[in-house]
Amino acid sequence: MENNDKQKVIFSGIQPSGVFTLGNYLGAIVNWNKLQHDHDCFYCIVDLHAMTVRTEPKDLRKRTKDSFALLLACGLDPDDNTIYVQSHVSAHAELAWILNCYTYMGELGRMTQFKEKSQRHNENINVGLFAYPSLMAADILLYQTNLVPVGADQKQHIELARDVANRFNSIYGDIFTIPDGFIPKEGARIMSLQEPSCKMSKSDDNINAYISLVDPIDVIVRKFKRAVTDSEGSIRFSPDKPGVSNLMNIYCAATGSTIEKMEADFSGKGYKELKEEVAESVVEVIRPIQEEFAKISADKGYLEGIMKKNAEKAAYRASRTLSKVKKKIGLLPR
Ligand code: AQP
Repeated sequence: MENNDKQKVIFSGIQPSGVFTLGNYLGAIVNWNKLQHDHDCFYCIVDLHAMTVRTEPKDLRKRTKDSFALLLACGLDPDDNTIYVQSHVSAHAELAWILNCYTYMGELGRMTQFKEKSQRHNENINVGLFAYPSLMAADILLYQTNLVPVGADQKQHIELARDVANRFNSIYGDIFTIPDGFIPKEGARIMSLQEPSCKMSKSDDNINAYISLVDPIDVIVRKFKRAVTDSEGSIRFSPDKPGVSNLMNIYCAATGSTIEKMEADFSGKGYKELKEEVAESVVEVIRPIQEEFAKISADKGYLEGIMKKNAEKAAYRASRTLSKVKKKIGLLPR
């Protein structure tokens, strides 16, 4: 890693589901871990984003705490990074409002996630769901972020953040750093185990479609056993074999193997063995996370202390950008 990478700012967020999926882990958190000691990292539990879908207040509180504990259990170091809860830093909501005024309806209407989520939640297509990418742009731009490690599904939102930042900079000068997405090669898109043409998602109605980091080990093994494959019987990576290819992708992301090596190692084996070995590779990754999660969750004082300290670090950094923005656009100082 080059020396100047130490100066690079990383921002990434995750929803407070309390039950991160294997997709969240392999698509995002694995990369957060890799980047954490050589960069200036901001990792955020995006509870304001979560409000675009109706949630019980009690549940949201519990899930936010569990998500925070899970991030630590996944190996993120709260002394070397800034790991915090979005609503603890009010600058996110303030900058989001300002950016809303520099973002066009047409741009937001084109977002695939908005289209998909408004179909899934057609009883509650709220303005927050529509403006979600402006809040995400604010999250990123507040910290003068260079790189945003995300799964492939977030590429369009990063593009929008770049467009809005460029638009703002072209009017007011160099206010925002223009961020780049950082999308992993393996694990970028983990698909549903039941419908491998769709991404693995925690809100899937079919719980067999996704692996949660807090699923009991026997449940994980069972979910892989039930994973959809095909009738061909050969273990090779191909677009016309989405189920098998997804399992291969998961195995490679979990073990660090490559598709070529895997095809050679698994030649002559059947789907039963494939599923067993993929399950085993995933269990090996998840088991220590679960053990750590249990320990960390039991220590409430420790968790709350870290949460507060990190929110203060984030608020300080965010306030620097927000003040600059407010001044430039003509808002009076207090
Ligand atoms: N299936 C996936 N494969 C690879 N990466 C994924 N990510 C999510 N699902 C996959 C990445 O995880 C990070 C945090 O995502 P999020 O908290 O914003 O959740 P999401 O993308 O909305 O995930 P879900 O599970 O699909 O949520 P719902 O069900 O609410 O729509 C991001 O970097 C994302 O790329």
